[in-house]
Amino acid sequence: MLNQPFFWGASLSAHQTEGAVNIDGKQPSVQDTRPRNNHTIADFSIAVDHYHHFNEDFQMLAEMNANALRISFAWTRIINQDGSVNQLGLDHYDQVINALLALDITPIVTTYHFDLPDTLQQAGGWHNPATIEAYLQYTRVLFEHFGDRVKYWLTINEPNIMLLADTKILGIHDTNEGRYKSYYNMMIAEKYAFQQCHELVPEGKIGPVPNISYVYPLSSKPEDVRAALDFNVIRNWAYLDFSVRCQLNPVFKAHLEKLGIDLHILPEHQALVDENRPDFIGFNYYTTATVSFPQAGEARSAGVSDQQSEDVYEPNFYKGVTNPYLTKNAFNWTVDPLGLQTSLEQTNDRYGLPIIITENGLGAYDEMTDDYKIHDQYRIEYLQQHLAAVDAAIANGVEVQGYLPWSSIDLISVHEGIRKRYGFIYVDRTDDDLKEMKRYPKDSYYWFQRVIKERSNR
Ligand code: BGP
Repeated sequence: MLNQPFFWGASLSAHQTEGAVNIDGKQPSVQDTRPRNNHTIADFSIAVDHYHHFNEDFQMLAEMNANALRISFAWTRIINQDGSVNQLGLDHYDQVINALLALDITPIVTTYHFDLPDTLQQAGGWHNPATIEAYLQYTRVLFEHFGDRVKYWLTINEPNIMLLADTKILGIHDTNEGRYKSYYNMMIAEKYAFQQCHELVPEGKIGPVPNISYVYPLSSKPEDVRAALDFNVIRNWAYLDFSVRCQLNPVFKAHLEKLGIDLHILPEHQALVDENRPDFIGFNYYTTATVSFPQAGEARSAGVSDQQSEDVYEPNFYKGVTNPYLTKNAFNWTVDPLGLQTSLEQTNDRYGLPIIITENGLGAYDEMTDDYKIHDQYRIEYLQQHLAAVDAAIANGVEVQGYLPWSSIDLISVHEGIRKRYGFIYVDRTDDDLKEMKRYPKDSYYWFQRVIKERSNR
């Protein structure tokens, strides 16, 4: 138990909302320097200018009855290229945290959400163990400076998606050896962060934040069932097994051995790994995945969504397929509310820790009417169905401690611009026209405001 009222609120990340990329000493991150194949979508340089609008944005969330907000700090605002601390970055986030606390909104802070400092990336990124040291210097600053006010921390956003996704976007090396060195270094960095948080933050709680999609077999064919178990390990459990069970998953390790990679816990890290565990699991959920077992020489499936690691393939291991029983959203993401219940229950069975749902939401093409309304009934339905799945998981014994949908406010999608919107709050800009970036509550905002009021007596 976290001894905390249920967290009702929403979620965002720094680089997708703040903008202000050259302001107050911010250094470039991999999100600022990454190659862009498609220049018709918005980049992060202005985003939704949350850097200058956070007071107004938080006020709207307070009026939505939110009692928690998941944010991230931008590493590149706080640490200069030479490793020194940027006081202006600390000052900015002091204002952010103090504004949230003044509104009775609990900040839940992700230390790092896809925005590695570019200087570290140039030196090898997570492939290079020096990045562990750099991360620890940064997190020490965070825990020492904000630990009096921030009690809930999340480590590295979705290391599993970082490994599985497009390497150019998230700054992971694209060789298998590079990927799995990055895996190890991120997992070790996270363990140190657990340790630091518990030492430095009075009453501090910290958790990992993977993206969990339970993996289904396409059929009851035993080979397909095996493929699903195996891909569950590769996609989901290899990360939480390290964080929570303090072990390298044996199926994962054996698979890497077949790829010629010897992954093992170094003797100097063994005690660190064994002795440092999280207090809860941050849980990002959008969809499930489905796989079959590919026979020798069998080709990759055609037409599988390229989103959320659905289009995966490793010969003689697993092959991503389209689930014939599920529908897709406007951006080709599979929608599966029941899968949320299953994913929560499977995670609970394995780890038995409290879970805070730190992302869940629907990317859609929202439109504002002439009278400034946004009728996003489809998002309300999506969230209603997913919330019902959370309730069912709780009834089956899962200790869910919060529901923080993605996202509090419209933001720039990781690779699809602002045409793909997630927020409860609409931001009036398009991919190529900044307009005045005024904020408007969507219908889903008023719906969630009622839900929170009814369910939390707020
Ligand atoms: C998660 C990321 C978020 C967010 C979300 C939606 O994996 O943690 O940063 O962007 O996915 O993804 P997208 O922006 O690609 O629609």
